[in-house]
Amino acid sequence: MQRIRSLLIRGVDKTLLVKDAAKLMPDLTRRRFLSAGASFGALTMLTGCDVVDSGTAEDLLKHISKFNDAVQAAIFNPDTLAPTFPESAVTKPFPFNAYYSLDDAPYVDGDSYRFEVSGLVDNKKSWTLKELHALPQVKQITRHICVEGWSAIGSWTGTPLRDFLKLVGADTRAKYCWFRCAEGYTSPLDMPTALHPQTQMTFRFADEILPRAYGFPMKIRVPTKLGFKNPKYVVAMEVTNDYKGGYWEDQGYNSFSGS
Ligand SMILES: Nc1nc2c(c(=O)[nH]1)N[C@H]1C(S)=C(S)[C@@H](COP(=O)(O)O)O[C@H]1N2
Ligand SMILES: [Mo]
Repeated sequence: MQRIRSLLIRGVDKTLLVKDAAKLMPDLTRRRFLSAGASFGALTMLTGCDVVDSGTAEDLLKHISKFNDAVQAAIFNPDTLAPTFPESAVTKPFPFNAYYSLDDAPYVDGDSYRFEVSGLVDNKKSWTLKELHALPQVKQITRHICVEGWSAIGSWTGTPLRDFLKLVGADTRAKYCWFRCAEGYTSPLDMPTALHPQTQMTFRFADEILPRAYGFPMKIRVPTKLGFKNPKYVVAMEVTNDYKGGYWEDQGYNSFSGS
């Protein structure tokens, strides 16, 4: 985390940058941005700007004046689609990130893997990887944005989470799908986002079985949310009305994120 944080624009006060940016926004966007917490992460997402590459605060602010309504709507409106990209736009190599280094990333054994489903669902059966892989899958190429100030475009293939929720008879009036990962990472996802058509149980990256770095055997890909709302190495999902917290959420990151 430290390693990447140091890549943020040097010598720029993030709070001031966010304030300056808000001033440049069209009215409706500004209101949404402010009501969602006016965070640096939301700013990055709104601009679609890779802060690592942009280098200067001016560059970032320049993007603000080119606001794309479709981009900002996707963040704040659960019915709007996140932008998609052509294969040629995929970032190579795609970055690894976690709260530890790649060497410490979990090794999950695909043969003994079971995806546990619990809480407000009709069918609490656990799923083998073979069963999961047999589900209908779609590919999408979208931008992943980390709150630490980098973004990258990736190609993810898997089953829309909303199809899976329907299959297991989830109570979609519940507030959250709460995910637990092999190494203990957790993250709650609000139900409107869980039901978003682009929210995906992901099994492949760039047409290959999801590598260990990106969350083998399964991650939840949420292109309308920041990177930390995209859990990797997912081993369990609970459908619940209880807010159970999450690894970064517990450290003060807004659970909506979006912002
Ligand atoms: N299990 C688990 N999932 C996680 C994390 C983690 O530390 N553990 N980090 C999150 C963060 S902050 C980011 S930016 C993305 C990085 O995903 P990537 O390695 O595919 O780029 O994973 C997210 N999901
Ligand atoms: Mo992140």
